[in-house]
Amino acid sequence: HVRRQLIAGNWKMNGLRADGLDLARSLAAWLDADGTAVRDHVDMLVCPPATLVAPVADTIAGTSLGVGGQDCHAADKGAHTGDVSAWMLKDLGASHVIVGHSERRTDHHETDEQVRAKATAAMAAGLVPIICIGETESERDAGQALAVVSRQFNGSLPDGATGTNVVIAYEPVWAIGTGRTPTTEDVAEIHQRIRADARERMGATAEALLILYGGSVKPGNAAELMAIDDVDGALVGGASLKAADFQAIASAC
Ligand code: G2H
Repeated sequence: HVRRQLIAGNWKMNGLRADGLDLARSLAAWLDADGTAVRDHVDMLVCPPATLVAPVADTIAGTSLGVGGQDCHAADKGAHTGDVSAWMLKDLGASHVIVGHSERRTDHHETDEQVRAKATAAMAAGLVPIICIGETESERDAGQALAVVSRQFNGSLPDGATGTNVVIAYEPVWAIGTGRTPTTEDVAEIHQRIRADARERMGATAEALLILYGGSVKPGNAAELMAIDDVDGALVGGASLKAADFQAIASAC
């Protein structure tokens, strides 16, 4: 691989304290013992629900495992009941925050403009936003996948984004949690397009940009997906909830 890889676990709304801390503890222990060969070329990150960011951060402090948030508000602070700011996540020890996940774009009607504001806030707080983009099934069937992904990339990317201060995750909506994955050709085509768009926006730093694939990544398909040029790691949902599966995915890089 030309770039250091990133395997990020998106726990979504899963995990009570005991199980979440067990999972984080075993991943961190593995990464710093049996997983050292993986650690040499892969960063591993878990994104627990907001309730567990603090205890997970405390549990993994001093290990090679990282912790991130799943969303942040665009404002630093203020009257936004129930929301969490990028600064709050940073304060707990987070290094990254997922923004614009398709579940937020659907459940909370987040637009590219809002995602871009969140990513901007994350960068200002010193977090690396993992900006999610991806087409729906009907958009793909209509032959619009490349155009949609390109539009979301350009609409969601903050000014000042470079290849090292943001991460992109391509997640075809129809492959999320469904067990379906696109063909390697489909993934390669989209990731190449994102890299080309990134060159337009970021210049030479686009070569360093991590473009993750997400959507039903599991031990059985990880090696094939991670071998694709311009795939620089994975954003993993369901399979990140089991230490053995998540480790197997990282080992496939
Ligand atoms: C896509 C992915 C993680 P899963 O949402 O963001 O979830 O691996 O369960 O498809």
